[in-house]
Amino acid sequence: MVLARSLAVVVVAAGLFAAGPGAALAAPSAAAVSRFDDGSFEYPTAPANSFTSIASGQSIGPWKVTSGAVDLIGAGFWQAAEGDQSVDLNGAQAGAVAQTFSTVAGRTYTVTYALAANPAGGPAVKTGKVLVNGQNFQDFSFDSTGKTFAAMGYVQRQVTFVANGPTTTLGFASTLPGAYGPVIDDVRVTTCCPCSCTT
Ligand SMILES: [Ca+2]
Repeated sequence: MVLARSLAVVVVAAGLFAAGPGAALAAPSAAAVSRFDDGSFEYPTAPANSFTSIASGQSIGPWKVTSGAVDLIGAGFWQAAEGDQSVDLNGAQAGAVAQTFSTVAGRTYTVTYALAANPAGGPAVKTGKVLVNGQNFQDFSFDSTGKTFAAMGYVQRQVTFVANGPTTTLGFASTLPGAYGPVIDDVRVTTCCPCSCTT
C-alpha cells in the first residue's frame, strides 16, 4: 500500500505539469494543492479495454463513491482526457464521487476538470453537478451527439470556491438516471490568492 501510494503521488505530480488541454490554465502563479490527489483517476488500475463498477462506500484511490455507483474506465475503453483512465458518473445508476483535501480558510481555489459523456446510450445530453462541502456549486451538461469512444470531445470546465475550513470536500455527481452518464477526468485544484501560498 505504501509503495502504491507513493507511485500515485509521483504520477499525479507529473500529470500536473504535462502539456495538454488544461495546460493553458496552469498559470505560473498558480500553485498546485499538494494534498489534492489523483484528479485524473489513474489509481487503482481498472481492467484495460474494460471498466470497473464501484458502488457507494467504496473508494477510487483518494476519491470516495458517495452515492449510487460509478464506472472507473480502464485504458483503451474510451479516450481519456489525461492519462489512461476516466470516470463515468453513472454505473448501473447515477453516482457521485468526492475527495476531501486540505485547504486554508478564506483562500480562493479554482477547480478545473475535463467533461464529456458516455456516448453509448441514454439521452444525448448528460447532466451533473459539482459540489463543494455537499453544496451545489455548478450544474453541468454535455451533449454526446456525434461523440465516439475514440473522440469523446472533452471540454474543460472551471468552478471557483472560497474555503471555509482546513479541509474541503469536492464532489461530482450525476443528475441523470440510467447507466450512461457524464464523464469526468483531469480534475485540478489550484490556488493563487495570495500567490505566496505554499499549499
Ligand atoms: Ca485520467
